[in-house]
Amino acid sequence: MKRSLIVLSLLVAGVIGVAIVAVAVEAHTRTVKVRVDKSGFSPSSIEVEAGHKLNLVFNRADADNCGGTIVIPKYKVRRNLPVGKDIVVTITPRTAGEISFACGMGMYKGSIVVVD
Ligand SMILES: [Cu+2]
Repeated sequence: MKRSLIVLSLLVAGVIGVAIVAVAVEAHTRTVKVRVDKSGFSPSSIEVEAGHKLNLVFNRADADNCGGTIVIPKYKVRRNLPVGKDIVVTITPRTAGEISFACGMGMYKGSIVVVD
């Protein structure tokens, strides 16, 4: 009886521990949806804290725009954006500053503002 109680408490403690770690990781992750249409990227400016993971979810609304490719030169990211599909680009900026991104031809521009 006593042993099963100990096993049970260890199990509960383990589950709570995993939950706490999951919440902590989640707190340091920011997910932002970025729409790409003929007016460019919206939002076109995204703020993130240095050291935090940033998931950028690009979605190209229609083919009536030149945003067929997303380019983030600093991270050597170059991805195609099929119409209506979520394309996730994950980066973890380490230092404060501005990171620019653009469409393939550099007509649409946006920036990631990294703060301390
Ligand atoms: Cu373009």
